[in-house]
Amino acid sequence: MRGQAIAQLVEQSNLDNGLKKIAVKVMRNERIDFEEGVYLFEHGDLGYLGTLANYIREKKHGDYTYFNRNFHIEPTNICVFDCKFCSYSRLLKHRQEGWELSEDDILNKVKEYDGKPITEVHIVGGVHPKMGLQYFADLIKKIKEHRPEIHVKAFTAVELEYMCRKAKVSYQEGLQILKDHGQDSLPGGGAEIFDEEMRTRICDDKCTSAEWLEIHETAHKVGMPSNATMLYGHYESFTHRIDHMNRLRELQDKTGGFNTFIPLKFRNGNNQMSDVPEVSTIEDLKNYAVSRIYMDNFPHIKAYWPMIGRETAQLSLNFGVNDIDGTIDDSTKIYSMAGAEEQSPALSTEQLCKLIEDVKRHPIERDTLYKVITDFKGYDFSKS
Ligand code: V47
Ligand code: SF4
Repeated sequence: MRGQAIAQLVEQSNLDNGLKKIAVKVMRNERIDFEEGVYLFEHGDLGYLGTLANYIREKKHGDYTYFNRNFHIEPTNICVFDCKFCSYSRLLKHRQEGWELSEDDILNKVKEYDGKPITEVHIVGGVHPKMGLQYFADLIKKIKEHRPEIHVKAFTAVELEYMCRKAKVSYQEGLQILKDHGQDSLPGGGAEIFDEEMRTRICDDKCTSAEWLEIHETAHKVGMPSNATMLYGHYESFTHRIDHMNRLRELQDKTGGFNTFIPLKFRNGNNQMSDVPEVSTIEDLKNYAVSRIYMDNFPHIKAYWPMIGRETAQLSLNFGVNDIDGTIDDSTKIYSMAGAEEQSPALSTEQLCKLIEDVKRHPIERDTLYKVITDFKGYDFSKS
């Protein structure tokens, strides 16, 4: 039944041979190559891309749409790096404009969620020279002592590269120390765009693409899964986007340690790239769809709703996306400071489920590793 829509596409006389060939490959479960990925961006219209991406999405996950119950801790926005797209950080020399949470502040934030059915804490922030590897290892240990069952997803590869360099340990040693203190996985941030020329243009002083990939490969080796992001919609070309996805796809073939691919739309508020216009919602949907089609070995594609907005997140569920992150609880500032739709991102579980059911999908609460916690289809919230 699901394949029928694609068979109809292939029959369409106005579809060019390149697009027909790709549709047949998708139907046969064959991987598309680099040139075909670029071709999709250049020639696939929204309807075509949506049909293919939705076919793959439904084959992998049916109508299931995952979310989790999480909150973020951003220990500081003071950062030694100066990414041109970042609206959130403050350079060390302007530290009086930023924030620095103490260990007690952070532990108190964790305690605010006592008794609430949260399963994950996501810890990321600026790269502060005073917050090193041992500081964070001890912090995670204390979080876990207070709440042993919570999943700690922490530190982008950018933060980890700096921490390991300063502590003079290898990535493997550094990651093992964090794991031994209770860290469970890595978020996908800091990947930005891997093409070296583009990376130099938008964030030339932080970890390189090769280092980002090496840190994730090492994390997978020591038993910590991770996510991967891509910052799109600035100076990059379609070829750069496929190059980015291709490097991730190759690493995933090697390790199988990635859970989710998260395309992040560049937002231009209050940063050094404010003159770069933002791409359209159509472009966002096409990008999700091509990601779903190209990243055949990534189990999940996530639309991060605080960044993209609730309505586009709903639409994206027909363009390959099967995950819309979590309840967040108004605990991140990264996107609101860059001008994203969601100025105070928080959704109750009921609101999240309604968003999903309103577009005829099936809400599933998951843990960080996609184990099903609660099937919320038709759930009666008045009784809870
Ligand atoms: O690496 C910063 C991005 C990322 C802007 O793993 C911006 O589950 C757009 O990685 N416009 C950090 N994007 C956030 C992140 C993340 C978020 C949610 C879930 C997960 C996960 C990871 O935010 C940075 C950068 O790519 N970012 N500034 C901006 N102006
Ligand atoms: Fe620092 Fe991250 Fe902002 Fe770059 S994106 S300036 S590394 S906080």
